[in-house]
This record gives sequence, structure tokens and C-alpha cells, in this order.
Amino acid sequence: MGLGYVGLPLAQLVQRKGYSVTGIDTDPAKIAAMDDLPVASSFESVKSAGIVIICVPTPVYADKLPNLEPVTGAATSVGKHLAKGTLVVLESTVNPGVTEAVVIPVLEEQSGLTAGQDFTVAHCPERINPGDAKWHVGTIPRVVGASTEAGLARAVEFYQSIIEADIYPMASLKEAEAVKIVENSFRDINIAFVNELAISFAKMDIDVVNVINGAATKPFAFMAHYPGIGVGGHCIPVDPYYLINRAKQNGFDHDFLQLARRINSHMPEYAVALTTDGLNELGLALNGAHIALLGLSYKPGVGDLREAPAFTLIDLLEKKGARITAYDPYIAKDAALSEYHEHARHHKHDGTLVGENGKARTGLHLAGSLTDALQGADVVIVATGHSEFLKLTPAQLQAHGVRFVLDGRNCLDKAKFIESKLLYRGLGR
Ligand code: SAJ
Repeated sequence: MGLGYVGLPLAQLVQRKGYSVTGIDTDPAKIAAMDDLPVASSFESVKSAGIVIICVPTPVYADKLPNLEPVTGAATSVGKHLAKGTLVVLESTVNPGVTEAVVIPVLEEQSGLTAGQDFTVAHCPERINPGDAKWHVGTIPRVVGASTEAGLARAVEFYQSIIEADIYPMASLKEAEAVKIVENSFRDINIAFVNELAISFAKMDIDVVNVINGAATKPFAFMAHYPGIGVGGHCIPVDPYYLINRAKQNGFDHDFLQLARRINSHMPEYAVALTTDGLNELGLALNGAHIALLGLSYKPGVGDLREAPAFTLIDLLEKKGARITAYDPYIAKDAALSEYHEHARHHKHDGTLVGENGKARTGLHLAGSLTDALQGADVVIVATGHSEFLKLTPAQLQAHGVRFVLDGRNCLDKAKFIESKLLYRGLGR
């Protein structure tokens, strides 16, 4: 249930492994698009299913509290059709305790059945790395927790039958829920660490990327992460809030996790400060500057705008009166524009797109090619390290009259840009 970036590859894998599968999704477009998989928008097939797997999103609200509506909605629909003897697996990322405190009661209430006796529930947190060819759902190790020993054994056996990797049984549902939050919070705090280093090292003229790569020569006890203009995606900037909120409900305040979130959320502002300083060095102002923003997607090689820091950056730059033309080869113009307006609605108090200089914002211009984006730009900001941008040369930019480059993902050839007439700034290098 849920045919998104988690559920669809999983359904296709399960089918390939010889199971009979019905993919369920409430989005008619997803149902219509499917041709190699039996799909349905109704939950009828739950009745005859031995195993039901729920893979729905778990976003956070604007106030960063976990939004469990998709999970409770799915559990309600599954519960209505649940038959005795079924194993229900939740793959969605939830804070520790949700499967027991939210999902099981809904399943019992809707089905009139008793968990542990009539059906069992397991949690196997999804581990998907979009854009990664090597690590995909058929090869990534998993952890599983369940409400009963029998349920655990059944869930482990199922995942072992479809995945060519180890499946690790956890002692409880809560432990399995906590594993996922911990692995993603680990990533968020490590990115915050190098983001803070980038700001510090920029003041000491130390190249933070060289230093991280130097530290990474240590073959143990170090894991390289790299600074950037922000942390986006459906997992890393979101999951820590699950733990922060759950712990708060139980009387503990995760100062460190919250600090890491503050550092990472601050990076678009830091990028604006670097842009302002760079333009000042050229005797130019941010107000009225024409900026080519290269990349909108939250990570290279994929077209995904969820929590993408580029939109915070656009918002901050527009407030200062800059005119922005964005280009992302992986993002369709209409998707970019609707995300732009959605972001403005979320973050604009007055709801209108007016800059601090009082002028109505020119709104986001979207270029259809790199050349179009560079045309007439004073500034280039690289917000996503898409492969198309890595080959950019100083001459190419100068040909369009670009004067300043902010390499927001430290992905350009710094040496080439330093020796050119262009003003180049990286993040911490
Ligand atoms: N980022 C940095 N510096 C880094 C790494 C990432 O700034 O050193 C930024 C990226 O630009 C992006 C965000 O953080 O905006 C998230 O990057 P990500 O590589 O973690 O991408 P995700 O969100 O696709 O993370 C997925 C996650 N998979 C699951 O949650 C199941 C994550 O657990 C994986 O660790 C990650 O892939 C991965 O390893 O690539």
C-alpha cells in the first residue's frame, strides 16, 4: 500500500521473486501509470493477502511536528479489510512507539481483530537511496521488529526471501523504529558538523574540503560528509524531528539534534551572506542583481524538490531584491513553479510575493537550458551538484557576462576558477 519511491520498487521486487502482488494507491495517476503490476485503488485485496506492507509518506507539519495522517489513513483502510492470519508490515519512518501506540490500535479498532492473536504487526524501516544504482531495495540490509516472536520470524523470513542481504531482527518494534531515526539523525548531525566547519574555516582561509578529504585518509573512525547550501529530501531534514518530538513527550530535550537542525537550516542564509559579500567586492549590490541559480533538486542526479534548500535560498535572495533565473535539468518548469508558490505560501506572512524593497517580486524565471539561465546573469549560484554543472568553465561563464560564482556544493573546479578573472567562492573553500 503506497506506490511511491519506496512502495513501487518493493512491489516490483516482490513480484519478481514470485509472489502474487497487488499494488494499492489512492492516487489515480499512479494507478493509471502502472502496466507491469496488478494495481488497485480499493483495499479489497487486503482480505486475501497473507502480507500487507504499508509504504506511505511521513512528512512533518510546518511546525515540524510529525504528520501521521497518511499512516493512520492507510492503517484505517487496511484495518477495514483485514483478515485473520495476516502479517501487516509498516515501512514508513515513524518515531519510536508509533507502531504500537497508533497503528496497532487503528488496525484492531477497524477490524475487530486482536493483534498478536488474530494478526501480527512488524516494522521494517525503508532504506532507499534515490539515484543509487548499487544500493537498491533488493540489496540493502534491513532491520525488522515485531509485536510477537512469531510475527518477527515471519517478517524476517519474508524479507530474507526477497532481499540479497542480511535481515537483522530487533528485540522490539520500538528498536526498529529507533534504528531508522538514528541512522538519519547521524547523517544530519555529521552534515551540520562540516557545515559549521565550512563557516569557521572560511574565516581562516582553510579549505574545508581538503581537510575533510585529509581526515578521510584515516581508515577507521571517520566518515566524510561535505558542506552545502542546505539539507533537503524527505528523510534527513525530517526524521530528527520525529526523535526530538518523541523525546520531548517523554521529558528529554535533544539540544544537540536541534542545534544540528538549526545549523543546517541556516545554510541558505549563509549562502546569501556570501553572495552579498561577493557582489560587494565587485561594487555591486544584491538588490537588482541578476542571479542564475543552477539546481533546484535536493540532491544531484535526481529530480526531487522535497525540502529542497534552493527554495529557501530563492526566497531570501528575492527579499533582497535579486532577480533569479533557475535551471534544473531534472525538474519540469511547472513542478518548479508550483513548489515556488507552495514555498512562498508556507513562508510568506503576507502571502504576496513582495520584496523588502517594496517592489512586487518579479517571480521565479525558469530557463530551459544552461545557456538560457546564464544569459545576462551577474552571478551564478550552484545549488545542486548535477553532473551537467560540474563541467562549467570560467570562460563559459565570462562569455555570458557572469562576474561572481558561488559554488554552493563545492562541485566546480576551484583551481580553474581561482586563476580566472571571475570572483569564486565555495562553501568553506
Ligand atoms: N548532504 C550534504 N552533505 C553531505 C551529504 C548530504 O549537504 O555530506 C545534503 C544533500 O545535498 C541533500 C541532503 O543532505 O540535500 C540529503 O542527502 P542524502 O544523500 O542523505 O540523500 P537522501 O535524503 O536521499 O538520503 C537517503 C537516505 N535514505 C533513507 O533515508 C532510507 C539516507 O538514509 C541515506 O544515508 C542517503 O540516502 C545516502 O546514503 O545517500
